[in-house]
Amino acid sequence: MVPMQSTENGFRGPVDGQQTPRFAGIKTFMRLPAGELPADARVAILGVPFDTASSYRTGSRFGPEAVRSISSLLRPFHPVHRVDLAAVPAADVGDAPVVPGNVVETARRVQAFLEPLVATGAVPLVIGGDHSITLASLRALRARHGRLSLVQFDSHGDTWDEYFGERYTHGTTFRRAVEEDLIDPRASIQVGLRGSLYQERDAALSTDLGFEVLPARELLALDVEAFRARVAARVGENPLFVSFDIDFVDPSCAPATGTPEVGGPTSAHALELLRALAGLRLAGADCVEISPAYDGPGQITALLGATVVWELMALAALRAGVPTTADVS
Ligand SMILES: [Mn+2]
Repeated sequence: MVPMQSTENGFRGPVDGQQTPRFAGIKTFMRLPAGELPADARVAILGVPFDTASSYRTGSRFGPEAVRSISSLLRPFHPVHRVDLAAVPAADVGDAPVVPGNVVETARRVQAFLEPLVATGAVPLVIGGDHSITLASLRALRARHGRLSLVQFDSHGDTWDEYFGERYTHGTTFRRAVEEDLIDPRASIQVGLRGSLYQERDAALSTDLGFEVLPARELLALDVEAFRARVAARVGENPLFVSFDIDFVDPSCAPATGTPEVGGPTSAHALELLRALAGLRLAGADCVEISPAYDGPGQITALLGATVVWELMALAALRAGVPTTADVS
């Protein structure tokens, strides 16, 4: 039996890594309790193991498993934000139901799984899965929060109209989200776009829909403070969804993904950009497109994905008003 860590509000937090070594025990995200959300939950972690909307390599159906496995390495205290994630009422509620090969029905089932979680007021943090799964999160959150702002970290805009004649793929998600009025493109930004295109007009697919686009070349020339200001000006106080496609990060740091693109930011840079979102009104987030079969020794992509989710959890905690040690010192 692995002891959970008891906190002042009675929430049984993550397994204490100083009592039970981090390599021991059953793997949930960051060793959080599994199953039901606590009544006052701030965060719900879930997986969506679905990858058959991928246009190149499949395999991200194993993303949640790989991220959970290596996330046991994460300690709960965030030293930059100075927030103790062990004190954040949260659970790993497992994986949403999926239908392999059926994008539309999977989205319907994932949305139905998310709705009661969202109704508790908890911020869902979703581990993918390919990028098609984000549509289900946006639909579930739209019903509670209204039209959302999107900050999308991605080497691709995912705003094609169709792929192989199909309207629901991992490359069409954000065009569908605009069409369904789930997100406000004029209060949204896509960050990190780069790489070869099918044709020149593809470069304008997102901006024609109203998105602000910060391509990788411009991002890499911008300091983090300027990035923070640009995103904050775009998003304001709108409810925010952060969608982090792991292919945003250069494949030298994140090789295990479906459609890698060279010329991206490092993992260190990516973490700083996420930290710059502190204070925004985070309603939900995901980290997608981790395809573990392509990972190298040390599972560096899964480790980055787990750390991204940990950063997102810290943002959710800050926004929920969880006290930081900076507040009391
Ligand atoms: Mn994507």
